[in-house]
Parts: sequence; structure tokens; C-alpha cells
Amino acid sequence: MRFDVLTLFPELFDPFLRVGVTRRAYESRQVDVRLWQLRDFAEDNYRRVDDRPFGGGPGMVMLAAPLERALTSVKADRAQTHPGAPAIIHFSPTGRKLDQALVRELARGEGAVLLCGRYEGIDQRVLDRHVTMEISLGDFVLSGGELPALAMLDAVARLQEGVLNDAASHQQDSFSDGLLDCPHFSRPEVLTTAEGDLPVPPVLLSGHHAEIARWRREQSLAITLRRRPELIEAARRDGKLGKKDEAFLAALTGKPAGS
Ligand code: 9D3
Repeated sequence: MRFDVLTLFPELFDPFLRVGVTRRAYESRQVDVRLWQLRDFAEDNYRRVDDRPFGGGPGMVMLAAPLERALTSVKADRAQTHPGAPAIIHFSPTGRKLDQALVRELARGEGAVLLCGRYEGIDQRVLDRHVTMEISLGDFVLSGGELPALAMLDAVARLQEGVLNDAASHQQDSFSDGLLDCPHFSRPEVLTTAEGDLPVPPVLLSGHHAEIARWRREQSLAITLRRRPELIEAARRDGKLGKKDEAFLAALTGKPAGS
């Protein structure tokens, strides 16, 4: 798959594409990320890419003309390797919130053109003509679309074949079955601190794999119920909770199972 990123800060991307479990996916071009400097498509001597908003108000707007030239160039270049109209994704606080279902959708596709805004935003005429999807990272204010683009690329790249150590890592992922992840422990068995000894939960040292799996499942259910009760409801609707899960939740909430 191929992602063409249009940004005023392409240098932000390189370091993230060179570390961690996703590095091979990028370096092998299994996930082919191509970076385009929007300023290269400015035509005046100052290489201007922004100007004041019509109608007044604070901040600056990204100019339509350089973006139009950039999108025309990128679409033509991309057509040489990937026929068909690409998805044009604009990262915007007004977009659809990124979640793992959307990540899975994107991971199955051919990639996209990623448009990263700065300043107050992009001239609406460009967005209306080109953008096929708007994606937000959530309800908080960033200063541009680069971090959301990197977050999406990371989430997509780690779902590619061969990125995770084993298929079970996907299965156990937080959200892969709609529940939050269980806690994790490693050596030492007892951590010595100034406030006292901190042992690992004994079941994890028992060697009873079925009991360990059950304990982890119950930890996931308990933390999800406490922090994200709406995810328990969704898992129930999706038929992802079994009899033992319902019995455990009923015991936690003090309600009889199935009520
Ligand atoms: C102060 C400006 N805001 C008025 C309330 C509008 C605004 C413009 C541009 C807010 C943020 C931005 C820049 N943000 C993004 O480009 C962005 C973003 C975000 O801020 N939050 C969550 N997801 C995203 S995706 C792109």
C-alpha cells in the first residue's frame, strides 16, 4: 500500500518511520510512505502557503493554489503505481474519530493521500473538491494534522503481515475483542520498594494456562467495566461475552447474571 503525505513538516515523519516494530514495513515499502513538502508548490518568491482569512478573524488559512498544484502532482505521480482514484484523507478536528474499526478498514485498502493542515485550516474550496474522508484523533486541540497522520500510519502499519511477532498479539490487543487490555508483569517476581514488597499476582506463576487466561479475561472485564462501561455494552451486543464473562460481571456488579 502507498500513502502520500502532504505537509509543511515532512521532517517530522522520518524519525517515526525508522523505529520499532513498524520499521521493516516502511523500509521494505510494504507500507510505502511518500512525503511531499507543500511549500514546494508555492509559486511566489517568498514560497507563501498561507494568507489572512476573508471576512477577518484571527490566524491564517492555507492557500488554495499551492494545495491544488500539490494534489494534481501527487495524484498523477500516484497513478503510475496505483491505478484508480485514491482516498484523500484530511486530518481535521471536525472529522470522524479514528478507531480500530477504521484502522482495520484502512489496513485492508490500497493506501491514501494524507492532507495535513496547519494554521486555522485549509481553504474550503480545496477540501470540497478533493477530500473523500475527514479523520480526527479526538476531542482535543492540536496545532496541525501531522501527529494524527503519524498515529494513523502507525496503527495501519502494525496490522500488516509480519509486523507483530505472532498472530496472537493481534488477538490479545486492547480493542481487538472490544475490551481493554489486562495488566502485564515481568521479572522480578517480587519488586522491592521503599514502601514495601510488590509481588506479581500468584496465578501468573502457577503454570495453569487456562486459569491464567481466565484471570486475564476477568482483569480485562473489570477494568473495562470501571473505565469504559459502554464497551461492555458493545461487546455484549456483538456477542463477544460468554457465560463465564456474564457470571463474572454479575458478581462484580452484585446483580444476578443475565439481568
Ligand atoms: C483555535 C483553532 N480552532 C478553533 C477552536 C480550530 C482549529 C484549527 C486547526 C483547531 C485545531 C486545528 C489543528 N488541528 C488539526 O489539524 C487536527 C486535529 C486536532 O486538533 N485534534 C484532533 N484531531 C485532529 S486531526 C487534525
